[in-house]
Amino acid sequence: MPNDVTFTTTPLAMAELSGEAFPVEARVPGAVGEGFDLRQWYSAFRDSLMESPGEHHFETPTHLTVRAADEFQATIPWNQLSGSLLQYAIEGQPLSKGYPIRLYVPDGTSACLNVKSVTTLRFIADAALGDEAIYGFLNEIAPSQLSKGLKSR
Ligand SMILES: Nc1nc2c(c(=O)[nH]1)N[C@H]1C(S)=C(S)[C@@H](COP(=O)(O)O)O[C@H]1N2
Ligand SMILES: [Mo]
Repeated sequence: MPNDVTFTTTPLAMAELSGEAFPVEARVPGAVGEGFDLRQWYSAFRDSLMESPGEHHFETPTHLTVRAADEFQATIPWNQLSGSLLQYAIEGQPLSKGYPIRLYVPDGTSACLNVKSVTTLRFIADAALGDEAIYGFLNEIAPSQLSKGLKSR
């Protein structure tokens, strides 16, 4: 996705654009609800943009960064996302836990990557971000930074 372009959409519109919804349980044993494939959605989204006026350049992403309503954030290498899905409904109703949408990463290195209440998906082409998924709260302050901040005051 071009670096400086943002789009707003809804869980249902994303599910429709992806072209195929399925039970989350098909990929995450024991999980509930309906989902669609993240990378399949991304392909359809990219194709729909290519058809729209204007110049769009797409590099294959190297990473996805997902940001949640509670400022939890994960950055995940693209190759860990091959089986990943976005849960958008449970029995046709909006999510009560994880609303508006929840990421599941069955091939990821950690269950911590199953980010709830995703509000932003950022598709990034930057190999320098490395091969390891990272996650945590944005407002966490490293002890080293905290002591620096205290000293400067
Ligand atoms: N928005 C958000 N998503 C999150 C977290 C969080 O704190 N906030 N925790 C993660 C971690 S560390 C784990 S282990 C799983 C826990 O998922 P569960 O609530 O379904 O057990 O959610 C992940 N997704
Ligand atoms: Mo976790």
